Amino acid sequence: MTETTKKEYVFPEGFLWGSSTSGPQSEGSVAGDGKGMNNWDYWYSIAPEKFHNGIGPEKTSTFYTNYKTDIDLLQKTGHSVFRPSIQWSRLFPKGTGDVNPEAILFYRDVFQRIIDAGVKPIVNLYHFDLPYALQEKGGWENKETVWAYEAYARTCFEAFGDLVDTWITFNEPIVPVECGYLGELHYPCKVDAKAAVQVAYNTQLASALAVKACHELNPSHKISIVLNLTPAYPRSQSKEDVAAARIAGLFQTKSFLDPSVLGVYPQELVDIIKKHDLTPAYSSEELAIIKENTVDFLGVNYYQPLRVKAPEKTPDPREPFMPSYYFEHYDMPGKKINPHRGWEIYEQGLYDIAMNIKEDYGNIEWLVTENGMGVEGEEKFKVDGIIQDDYRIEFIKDHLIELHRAISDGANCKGYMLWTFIDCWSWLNAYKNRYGLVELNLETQERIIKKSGYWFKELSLTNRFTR
Ligand code: BGP
Repeated sequence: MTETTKKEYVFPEGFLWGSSTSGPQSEGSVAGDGKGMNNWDYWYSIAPEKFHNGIGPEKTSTFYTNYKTDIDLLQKTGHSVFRPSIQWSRLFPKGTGDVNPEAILFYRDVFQRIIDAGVKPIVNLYHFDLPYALQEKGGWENKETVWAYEAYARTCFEAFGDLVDTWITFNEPIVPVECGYLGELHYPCKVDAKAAVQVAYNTQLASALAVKACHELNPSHKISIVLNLTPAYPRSQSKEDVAAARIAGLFQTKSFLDPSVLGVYPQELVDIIKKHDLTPAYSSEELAIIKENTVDFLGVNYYQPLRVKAPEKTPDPREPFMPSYYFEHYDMPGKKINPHRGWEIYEQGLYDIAMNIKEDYGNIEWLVTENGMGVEGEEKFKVDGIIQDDYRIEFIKDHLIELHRAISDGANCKGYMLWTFIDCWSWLNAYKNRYGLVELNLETQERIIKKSGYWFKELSLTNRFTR
């Protein structure tokens, strides 16, 4: 294609460009910082072999020590928005009780510097990280955790509300449910559907309580939840496959999306849960809190679609319930994939999510809060010391084309945030796959902007790109 036939994609004025990260994956801890142990620190202390190459979360990308440099780099890579998360276990080392004064000083300085750099902070309260003292008492299965979270959220709104006016209650709350209570990829590695449903419900209640507290304390502030809205596509248009996809959507997407945005759970999901005797402990007061405290906008993480098919075998009702009772993953032949992460790349999923939000969720305002490509062995793409990550630029462009199409078709999307700004530690893959606009040298802690970082700055400054 020649220069003249290239198409220009222009985004709405004021569109936000930036990235997301999380405290547990970026901060690291140093002696004397007063941080308490969270579920990840604990799990690593008892079972380091469960972590990729035995590498745990103690150093991550040293944001705690290098945040001043990193915030300069936000500016240098064109950020107009940035989503970090507060670590609950840093603020309250035991989950409840005394606040760690070092944490208040640290986060206040971080937020102030982000603002001084001309970047809008959107602050997340929970990114898979529960103080271990609460995990020990049953974690999210226990209602005490819900109330402890509410107190923690209130403390954040009070301590940082003069600097931060946009908040996130939870990042991808379905993930700890699936990985920690229906699988063994997150602590406490319990496979128990009844516990999983209770954890999901308690998390939703906690999210609504944080929305309530935020609005009570600072009525002009906005608060949201970040959901990984993997659209469920059926293998075929057969009745069975279509039903499998519908039920997968209930579990994967609507379980948090409906109560967060509409204030109620989908009846079909409630019926399935009841049929399998999995109804969680709840009260009508709690349901009223969920109903009355829906989010102001939505954060959407999108990496991959969910391909499903009807189960191959009729499930044995004597076996403990698993969602695979209703649907199974479908490995679609010929799909495009990111071989480093093993995730399918399907850009149109972003358009489909946008249309779903528009049509079924009142076209609520939303942001892409994560999208990105983790690549292994990026050093081999270095030319003159800079990683030439054209594949990342193409990945972002491909997704932005679909997002642009969605916005042209009326989607209420206000920004795009990448995962992530600087290479960081991953829950399941440590430092294997790198996602950053900025390269992190693990030995020297040197930070070097990749080609994509310079490109992203241009994208943000001009609010457009060509292809
Ligand atoms: C999202 C999480 C992030 C991040 C990202 C990349 O689901 O919110 O915390 O880890 O996925 O995934 P991974 O690190 O597994 O490659």
